[in-house]
Amino acid sequence: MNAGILVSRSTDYTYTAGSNAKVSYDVEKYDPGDNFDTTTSEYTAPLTGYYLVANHLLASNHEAHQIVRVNGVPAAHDHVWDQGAGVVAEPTVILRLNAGDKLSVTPDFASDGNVLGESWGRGMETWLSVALLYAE
Ligand SMILES: [Ca+2]
Repeated sequence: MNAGILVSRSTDYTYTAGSNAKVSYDVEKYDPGDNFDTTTSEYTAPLTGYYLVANHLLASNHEAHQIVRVNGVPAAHDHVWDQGAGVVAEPTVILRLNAGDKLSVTPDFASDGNVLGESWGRGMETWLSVALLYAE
């Protein structure tokens, strides 16, 4: 069962505060089981079980808050505040997902800002990785 993915964002884009729009990942570096859909920016769990979810959100804001959602419902949060320009939020969690559950990430910025892609250079980018630890 190919359940693992690694997807990323190739370019910067503007996130409108309060829109609840999902992080838009447009590059599939690894998705052998086709569990991620770049059109909807959702990961679909192929099996019921425990999954390791890690991501990295680069933002131009002074404050980055992001929410990992399962079927649209918040499942994990991460929040960073920095006085400098450009912050990173990166939760790593283990979540139990049912087969068919949809996982996504939404920024929750206090004000409009950019989600940063590879264009920032030096190998830094916004990415999402999901791995199946074990199926029930
Ligand atoms: Ca895919």
